[in-house]
Amino acid sequence: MKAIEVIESLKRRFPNEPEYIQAVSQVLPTIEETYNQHPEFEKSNLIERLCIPDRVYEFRVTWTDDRGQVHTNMGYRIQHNNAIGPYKGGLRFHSSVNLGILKFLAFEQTFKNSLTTLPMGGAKGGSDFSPRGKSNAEVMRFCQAFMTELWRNIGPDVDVPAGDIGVGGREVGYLFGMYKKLTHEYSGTFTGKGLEFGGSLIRPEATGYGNVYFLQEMLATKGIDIKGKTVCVSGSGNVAQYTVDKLIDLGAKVVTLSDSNGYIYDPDGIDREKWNYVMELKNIERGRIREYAEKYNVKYVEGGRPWGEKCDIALPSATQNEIDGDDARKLVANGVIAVGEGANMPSTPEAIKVFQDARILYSPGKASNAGGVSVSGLEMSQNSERLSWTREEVDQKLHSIMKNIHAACVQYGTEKDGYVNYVKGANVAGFMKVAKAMMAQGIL
Ligand code: NDP
Ligand code: 2IT
Repeated sequence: MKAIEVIESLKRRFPNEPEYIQAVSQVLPTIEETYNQHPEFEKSNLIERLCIPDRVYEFRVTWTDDRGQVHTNMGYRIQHNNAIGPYKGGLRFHSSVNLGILKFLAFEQTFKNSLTTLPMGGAKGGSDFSPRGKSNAEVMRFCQAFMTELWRNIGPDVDVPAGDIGVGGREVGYLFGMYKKLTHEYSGTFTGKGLEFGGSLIRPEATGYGNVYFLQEMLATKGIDIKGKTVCVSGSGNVAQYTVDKLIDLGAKVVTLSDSNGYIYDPDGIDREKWNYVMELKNIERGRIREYAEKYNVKYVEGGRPWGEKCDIALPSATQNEIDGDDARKLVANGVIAVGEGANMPSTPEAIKVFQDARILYSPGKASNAGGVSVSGLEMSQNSERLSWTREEVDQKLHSIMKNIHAACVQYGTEKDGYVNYVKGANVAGFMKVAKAMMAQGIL
């Protein structure tokens, strides 16, 4: 395999999917050497079979708003690869959603799920519908309409969706309810469910907690403690919220949060009381982060991103490509020692190069945000055995999975000079398991 040639060919075949091409372009050069040590991979064209999703469902979703006006949105589900387990991955509801973005996410998910060591293949789905500004009743009708199409193609041993941007506990509840009604079956086809109906403790916390656990492992390789460190977090949704929660517990100082309109800078740090306010603001009132600045009288930068603020650690937790080359240079110039991705692909290729050239600790999302899908995997196990585990039990399993992923990155990503290239480590470790499973199962 020549990575460049495969990438060029995919670019020609899928010219309108830049995020998908970006994700593939980040992975292939890092696995090229390992791949080429296995001539049997090349003969069976494993690389194209791994990069191109198994199948894509695309459908129209029709729903009615509170005034009686009918709307259409697009719905998608990408079933990328099921070599090591049922298709698994979240649903994203956001106005920016398109096929190329979901294909990048499904591709990444395949490697991420492999890294978790749990039996889950890779998938992603969603819609260009945005729940922002919609009433509960509108969100419910949309979720029900979405499910009237998707239900045929998912199932507990087929494909298990969950949340992502714009899909949290409320949406999963509506989606699951409609799925149950259509199938006449009570099964663990979704994860991220409410605790009353099969959800797992720690699932809401898992991505944020997992990212901080992974960060602690990275810092430990340099003998650095997280306590007292200043941290810039972006986003203010599920991942950002529980990242901050854990950081407060560990004695770090979080100075920023953001949403798609701007960011806040709180030099005193977000304490427990302010965190409680953010939880209420975002999850109950569904307000904007600007309101935090008004309440606590701190700086708000409309249209800005937090990366120009001085910090020791940056944890991007909003969306793809939210740190560009200039942002990365600002972070490095301000002395950042670690960047841990809570979001999927938040750093552009140029930004990643800046971090790696500066030899700072940098972990790609597929490794450091794998805690969310890991606890989804644990939710599937609990649903299968019709039992629920305690908070401590799930948290302890999450913690040990994150440590194992870190160890795998170190094993496969340590370079000659001792620098750990977490991108390479995560890609090679994730790839080998899927590749071996695909080879063993024949040409499909
Ligand atoms: P939420 O919808 O809960 O929160 C998303 C946050 O990011 C909001 O603050 C949102 O602001 C902001 N955001 C969304 N789109 C943009 C944009 N285009 N530009 C700037 N800000 C934006 O989603 P999650 O917290 O669940 O997801 C955040 C990231 O983490 C995503 O990349 C997701 O793929 C990833 N992730 C999520 C996991 C999970 O379990 N939930 C697991 C692993 C990764 P606004 O309110 O203005 O839209
Ligand atoms: O990107 C992700 O890993 C998620 N949004 C979570 C997927 C899941 O199935 O829990």
